[in-house]
Amino acid sequence: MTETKYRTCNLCEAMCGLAIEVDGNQVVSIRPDQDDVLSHGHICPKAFALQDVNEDPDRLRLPLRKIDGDWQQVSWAEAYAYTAKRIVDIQQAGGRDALAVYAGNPSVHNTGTLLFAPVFRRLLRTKSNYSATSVDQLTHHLAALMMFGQVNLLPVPDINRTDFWLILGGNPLVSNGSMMTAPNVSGKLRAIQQRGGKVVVIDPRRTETAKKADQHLFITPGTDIWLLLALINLVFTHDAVTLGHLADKINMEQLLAVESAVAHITPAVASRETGIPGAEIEALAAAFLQANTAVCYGRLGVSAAQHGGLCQWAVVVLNLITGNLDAVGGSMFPSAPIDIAARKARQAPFKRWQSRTSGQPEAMGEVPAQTLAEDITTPGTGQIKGLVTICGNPVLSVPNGARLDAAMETLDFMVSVDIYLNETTRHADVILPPATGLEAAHFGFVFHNLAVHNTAKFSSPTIEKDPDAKFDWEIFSDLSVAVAQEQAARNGEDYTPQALPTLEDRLDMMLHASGTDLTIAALKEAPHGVDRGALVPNIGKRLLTDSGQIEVFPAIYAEGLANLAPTAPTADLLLIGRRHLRTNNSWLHNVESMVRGRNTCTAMLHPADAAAHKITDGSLIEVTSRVGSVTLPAEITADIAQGVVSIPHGWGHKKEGIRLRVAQGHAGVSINDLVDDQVFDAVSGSAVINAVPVTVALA
Ligand SMILES: Nc1nc2c(c(=O)[nH]1)N[C@H]1C(S)=C(S)[C@@H](COP(=O)(O)OP(=O)(O)OC[C@H]3O[C@@H](n4cnc5c(=O)[nH]c(N)nc54)[C@H](O)[C@@H]3O)O[C@H]1N2
Ligand SMILES: Nc1nc2c(c(=O)[nH]1)N[C@H]1C(S)=C(S)[C@@H](COP(=O)(O)OP(=O)(O)OC[C@H]3O[C@@H](n4cnc5c(=O)[nH]c(N)nc54)[C@H](O)[C@@H]3O)O[C@H]1N2
Ligand code: SF4
Ligand SMILES: [Mo]
Repeated sequence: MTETKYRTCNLCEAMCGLAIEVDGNQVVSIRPDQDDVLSHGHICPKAFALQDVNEDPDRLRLPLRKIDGDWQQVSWAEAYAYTAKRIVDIQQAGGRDALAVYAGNPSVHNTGTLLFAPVFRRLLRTKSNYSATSVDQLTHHLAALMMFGQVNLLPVPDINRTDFWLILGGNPLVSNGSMMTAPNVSGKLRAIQQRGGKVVVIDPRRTETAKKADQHLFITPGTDIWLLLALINLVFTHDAVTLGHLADKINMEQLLAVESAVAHITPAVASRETGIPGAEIEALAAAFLQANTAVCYGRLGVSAAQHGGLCQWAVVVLNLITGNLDAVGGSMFPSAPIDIAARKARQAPFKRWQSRTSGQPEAMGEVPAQTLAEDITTPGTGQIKGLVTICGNPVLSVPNGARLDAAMETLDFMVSVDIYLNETTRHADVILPPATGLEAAHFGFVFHNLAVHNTAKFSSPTIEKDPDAKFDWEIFSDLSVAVAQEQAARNGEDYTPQALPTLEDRLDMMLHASGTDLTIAALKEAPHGVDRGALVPNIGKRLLTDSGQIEVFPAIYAEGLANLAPTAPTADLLLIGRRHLRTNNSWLHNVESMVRGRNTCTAMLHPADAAAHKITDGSLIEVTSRVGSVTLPAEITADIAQGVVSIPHGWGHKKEGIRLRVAQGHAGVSINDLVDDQVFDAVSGSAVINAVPVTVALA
């Protein structure tokens, strides 16, 4: 007897609803849920990977401990006790900061990790925190903190209603949207065009999204700030500033300061930097201003980027001064069932400390992930001797991953909470693998805060986990108890474990605290989710700045602008990244249906650059940067700007010491063996993953 169960896919930010046919504990099929209140029947090919991951023989299910170089399966009790002992050893010997934590992308997509890893981390009280945030969306949080007073007051493009969508550095037709939960971007893009609106894409590559847009403009990587500042300047010079209902939330002196700070960035100046003709910049400004509603959206290509800090500030300013911030069809603030931006931090979470080696700024309790390797290998006070990785594969995902790969070998102890034995977890002494995906309950409450339509969805487990398996949240609860017990024992104190609330109890408490009537029980009665309506203007009531106003020109951006210098000309090519529809960062390459077909880990090159280096399509080339070299096939295409090379990230699977089947046939190379770990965005400390100077040659 089969039955259909409904759940929300947690693989990416789009939160699509799935209808899953099961026969007992066996998945029979995965289809889109036509009645889902957010996705209305949209899914992407990755949804099917949920079943493959669940059934993957390579997936770890019980704890492993490395004994004399060999992996041995051990009991949960032994794994916890050993881990706790080693963690406490390290912190006793080298101080609390000698133990570092790296949290990767799925820690935000996994409700159990999201809620319970912080319990564990609070116990460790280490300042050596690293995560994917600094290789991703840090600059968005910084703009939110500085301008609105809270790191999670993040505006999203109201693409359901806009008439003009300007996209910089995002490829949502492939990534399915980011810092924007919007299932079916391609349908929404078509709808904009059908209602007479326009979509313009600025990207060094004519991407899948660019091909569907009304206009695409190639840009020199790393130069978007000049375009954004020129657009802002044109709004002022056209005397077109419109503040709408936010007029009384803005300090006019600050606005005038912005005007004078950008006055010299004319279209001609921006054109020299970006390679976009001045007339196109003028026309873009005019179109943005003429549209009834318009929104500028800047994503990864301008977030973890050269001047990424300034770019994310400039995106907000452009939307604000054209009357499109907190306005229908513009850039809006979702009203989520669990509001993660309701409270102001006691002390602004920025620059409270620095990374130990290169002095990069702390942000949101962490320092840039690319400083982890040097913080491990540089001797002295606070040298990192132990590491916890959670849902992350930083060897492949952070700049100069090869350096981190080597640094991990020198650690005294490492524990990974992860479902695979991969490039990162192979360095661990203990791996704690959770039951996850279809086996776990899920509430993507963070992404409701980024969604282009207000909904609430809770998913119960679709199938039962093995009786011996543990969920992420159980692992963090149990590990917390083990570490607290060990800490107490060393201090000669008694320890009585406190019962932690369950996952659902925690969620109910959070819903209650957010002032909604929703409960987990009520959400369980609504398998397709609860529709909570279109986005509404609300920032006026939610601002958490000291002034109670929107800070249009915070000092860090004023300084950043003052220090903004033209890019020095280079003879090198500039390297950028890309994503493919059937990948999920580093970890779905073990799923056959995701890697089937041609090898997509290629270096895209413009025909003119290929000819200049005598490179033919498909030939193996060596790409070299300051930090490393990789060899991979060339893919020659006019879809990439001249002077630019593109390599996807997440590849570079190692031959040694990992347990991944398919990946071995499609190992690829890691772009992060080329990305420079000594380059940071000056304002934020964020990684700069694109515009990396490289040379190419036939291998
Ligand atoms: N050059 C370059 N570098 C980049 C990027 C780029 O575009 N270019 N993108 C950056 C971005 S945006 C991100 S988010 C990062 C991603 O980088 P990371 O977050 O470091 O890595 P992922 O590849 O997402 O790794 C996810 C890990 O989590 C494990 N996992 C999956 N599900 C679960 C689960 O439920 N529980 C547990 N415990 N583990 C699980 C997987 O086995 C895998 O090891 O990479 C960044 N790095
Ligand atoms: N299929 C798939 N979907 C994913 C992921 C995945 O790995 N695979 N990862 C998920 C994650 S963790 C994230 S954060 C999101 C990211 O989602 P997006 O933000 O859409 O990221 P990308 O697809 O990497 O697109 C970045 C774009 O920026 C362009 N770019 C590079 N440098 C520059 C520049 O200097 N200026 C401009 N204007 N553009 C530039 C690149 O060519 C690329 O098209 O995707 C998520 N969705
Ligand atoms: S778009 Fe994202 S959420 Fe939707 S099915 Fe694909 S991976 Fe899952
Ligand atoms: Mo990401």
